[in-house]
Amino acid sequence: MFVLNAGNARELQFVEGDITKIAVDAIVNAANAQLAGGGGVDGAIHSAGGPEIMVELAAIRQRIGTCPTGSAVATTAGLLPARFVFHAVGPIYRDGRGGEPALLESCYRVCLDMAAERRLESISFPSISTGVYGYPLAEAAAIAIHTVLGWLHGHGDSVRVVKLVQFGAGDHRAYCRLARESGSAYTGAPSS
Ligand code: AR6
Repeated sequence: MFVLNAGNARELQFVEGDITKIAVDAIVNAANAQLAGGGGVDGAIHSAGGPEIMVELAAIRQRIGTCPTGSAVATTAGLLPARFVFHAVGPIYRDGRGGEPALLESCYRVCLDMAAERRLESISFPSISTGVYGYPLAEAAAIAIHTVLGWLHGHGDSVRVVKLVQFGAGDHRAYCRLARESGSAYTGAPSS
């Protein structure tokens, strides 16, 4: 694990592993606008969390239809080691000129706001949009790190620990490399 100290006893952690096994208050899912489940981290969350999460999503779908890209909806977490799952809809990457960066940034901000509204202390994110949705990893990682650090510095909220979770050593190395660079602008030397 690699940790950036974001000031005021807040931490941005970089963790390699399966997000469904890491205990936090809220786990963010990389969902689709239909909130219909799928493969990747979405499939892993539904299979580890059990059917209750999909039952709640069906009720939300009835109410709102689809979830706009860049936004998120909350359910409880079923059997997962968390209180909530925030189902965020990342952008499908085309060429980066169709508003993808702003939409990806919005996913992180909206979920952090949702955590703060619920007075949560910890939240974990997968690398949204970088699987099936094709977002180049380094670009997406830079947006994730910049957005979370900026949000932590701008908010005096309950959120103390943000975990960016990478599935695989290559992705983890890429995130940590960028964290060392972008983190210095906010925090000076990383704590490990
Ligand atoms: N824990 C942490 N990260 C994971 C896990 C896991 N268990 N499994 C995969 N990843 P993706 P997207 C990583 O494709 O690109 C779904 O079908 C994975 O290595 O899950 O936003 C949805 O229903 C990658 O780095 O999400 C949507 O239709 C990252 O999670 C669509 O895919 C995101 O990959 C969303 O595509």
